[in-house]
Amino acid sequence: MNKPKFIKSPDILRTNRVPPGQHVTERWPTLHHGQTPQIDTKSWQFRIFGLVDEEKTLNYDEFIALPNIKVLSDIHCVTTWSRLNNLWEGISTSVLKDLASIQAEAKYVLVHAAGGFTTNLSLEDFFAEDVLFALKHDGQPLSSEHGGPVRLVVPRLYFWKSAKWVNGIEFLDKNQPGFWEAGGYHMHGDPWKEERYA
Ligand SMILES: Nc1nc2c(c(=O)[nH]1)N[C@H]1C(S)=C(S)[C@@H](COP(=O)(O)O)O[C@H]1N2
Ligand SMILES: [Mo]
Repeated sequence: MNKPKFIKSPDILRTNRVPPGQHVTERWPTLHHGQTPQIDTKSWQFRIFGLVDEEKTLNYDEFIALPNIKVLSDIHCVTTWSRLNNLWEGISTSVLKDLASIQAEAKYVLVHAAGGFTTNLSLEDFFAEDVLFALKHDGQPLSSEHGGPVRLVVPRLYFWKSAKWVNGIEFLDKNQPGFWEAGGYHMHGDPWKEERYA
């Protein structure tokens, strides 16, 4: 396999890397709604649907065989902790453009995860070059608590947009609130603008 392309999230190049109202922690807390699902990679499926010419489903082996990238990024959780220098390895969201023909009306995605969890992103935020479906963190396979086998990582937005146990992407013409967004979190979630709650 080719050497994974290495991408630095632009936010790690800032002189001040800690957004307003945040404090740095060394540990990595675990946060999510409900129980940690135990996901069997043998039955895991990834579905690309919504505003695409043809819906597509990949199994785990097909998914992990896609070209890998590495991304170095900071985590900013809306509950005010930040964790700097996280090395992620996985599959760039941009590969979806080759896997499915996305219709011109599509302007947003709804990210789907186990247990019915969802989160919404604009196409621009979803396809930013530092956004990936992570399989590893700091060289280790992602634990189930942190979203393994596959989680989305959206480095430039608050961490609730980084859906754990992801299993599908739905392309939409409207910005539809996801789980936390419907509960009062901001539709966008830029930590540098403190877009915490709506
Ligand atoms: N599937 C799923 N993903 C989720 C959540 C969730 O409730 N369900 N919570 C989000 C929130 S609010 C945060 S802060 C991060 C926490 O990720 P971590 O436990 O790996 O630190 O996961 C995000 N992804
Ligand atoms: Mo969160």
